[in-house]
Amino acid sequence: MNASIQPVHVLRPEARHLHPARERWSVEATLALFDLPFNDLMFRAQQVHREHFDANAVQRSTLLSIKTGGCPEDCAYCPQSVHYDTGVEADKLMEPSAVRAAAEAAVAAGATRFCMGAAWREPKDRDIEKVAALVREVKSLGLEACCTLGMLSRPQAAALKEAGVDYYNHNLDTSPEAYGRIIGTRVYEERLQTLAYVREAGMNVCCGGIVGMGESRRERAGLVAQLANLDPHPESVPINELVQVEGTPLAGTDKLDPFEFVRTIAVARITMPTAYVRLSAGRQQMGDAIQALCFLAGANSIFYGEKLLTTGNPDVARDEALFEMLGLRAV
Ligand code: SAM
Ligand code: DTB
Ligand code: SF4
Repeated sequence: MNASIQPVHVLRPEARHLHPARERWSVEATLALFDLPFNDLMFRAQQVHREHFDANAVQRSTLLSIKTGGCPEDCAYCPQSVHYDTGVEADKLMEPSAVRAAAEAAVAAGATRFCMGAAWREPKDRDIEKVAALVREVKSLGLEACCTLGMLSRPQAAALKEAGVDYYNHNLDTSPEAYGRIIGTRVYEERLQTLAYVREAGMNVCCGGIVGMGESRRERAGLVAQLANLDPHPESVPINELVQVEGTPLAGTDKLDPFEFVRTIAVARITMPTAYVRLSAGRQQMGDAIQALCFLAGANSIFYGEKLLTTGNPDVARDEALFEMLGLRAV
């Protein structure tokens, strides 16, 4: 094996309070994986995948936007930011009865996890109480509960754990170097701090990012290295392809080569062997063949149901047909 693609010991001194010293992936070693011939990369990813998972089993999560639009943040990819005119209307937080009905439909369709997203920079304490009531509805149906509500304080993370939240999603989104080009209203270290609170509270960490935002391959490697160096690495890693929404600054960005997306999945699989790597936003624009390559590269989770938060996703019948065609089993 090429020596340059082994993980090495390095620790950024400024991050020491967030991550104790451990073996980590350098950006160089991660980039060397991206640079492998495609077939070699796929072979390594399959080897790692099969060491830890049933290669034909795919977990399915359903998403619900419990509080849509009107977000004060300026994330350049996001249709829910108040800074951009995308036609997404700002709504209030959903009521428990409506969330319960959506969760019941997710159970009927065969999802095992229900993820609730809110367009907040950070919830207020009284929002946490209301979300706790929604979480209890979801859990009472036997679903795993996931929330993505923005930045949290330490007590808020503890309160969500107490309410029964199994996974908290909070993405690093891109590499530290590219971050300032995409988001101006918060910094990378704030994301890392919330992730540390989530970990400390005992929730599973769901953390990934978006590719296809005009970043370089080195920056994609930088994102994956950051994720892999969280200690321990996230249990769940959503890899999103940018869904370009008219009105956002990133609409019109050059489209990513689909094989580069597959490579990103494979590198995430190799560097985070026991994580569920989720083939997330972007499936609708991807086609069956690229999705099949993503599963081969080690993706073993998807978002399931007609809608993501505000944009579309393949419908359930289409996904059932894809699973049937590929001999995949939902878990
Ligand atoms: N407001 C919270 C936050 O930002 O953490 C939670 C909701 S936010 C919509 C969750 C994630 O959705 C973002 O971190 C980003 O990775 C993803 N996302 C948002 N818009 C997207 C788009 N147009 N294409 C792909 N992923 C997107
Ligand atoms: C994640 O990484 N992707 C999901 C989920 N976590 C919350 C969100 C994708 C959103 C895509 C754009 C939209 O539908 O608004
Ligand atoms: Fe707000 Fe989250 Fe969208 Fe950023 S990604 S604008 S924080 S909803």
